[in-house]
Amino acid sequence: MKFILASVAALALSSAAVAQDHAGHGAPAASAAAVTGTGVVKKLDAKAGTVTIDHGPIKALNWGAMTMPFKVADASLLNGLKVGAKVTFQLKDQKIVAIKAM
Ligand SMILES: [Cu+2]
Repeated sequence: MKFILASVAALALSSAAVAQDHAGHGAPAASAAAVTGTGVVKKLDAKAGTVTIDHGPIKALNWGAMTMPFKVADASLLNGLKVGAKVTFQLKDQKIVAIKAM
């Protein structure tokens, strides 16, 4: 009985974490590992330190494809990026830590 209860609790926890990952977008992911994504640059905002990307699915985060703004870890990461560029990027704690044109 104890075992069953623990399993149910673990299941509930893990599905809640997944739902929060995608719906939250601003909430830091629990995992600190960097994940890779690809997409197309839609908007650059050097002042805010954000880049809006029409990104493909990111399986590691359970995200489907969508357009959303990302914070960059350092504003200099935006240097040389252009709207319309296809890019590959690394996300860590939902911030872009590396990005380059493909
Ligand atoms: Cu998204």
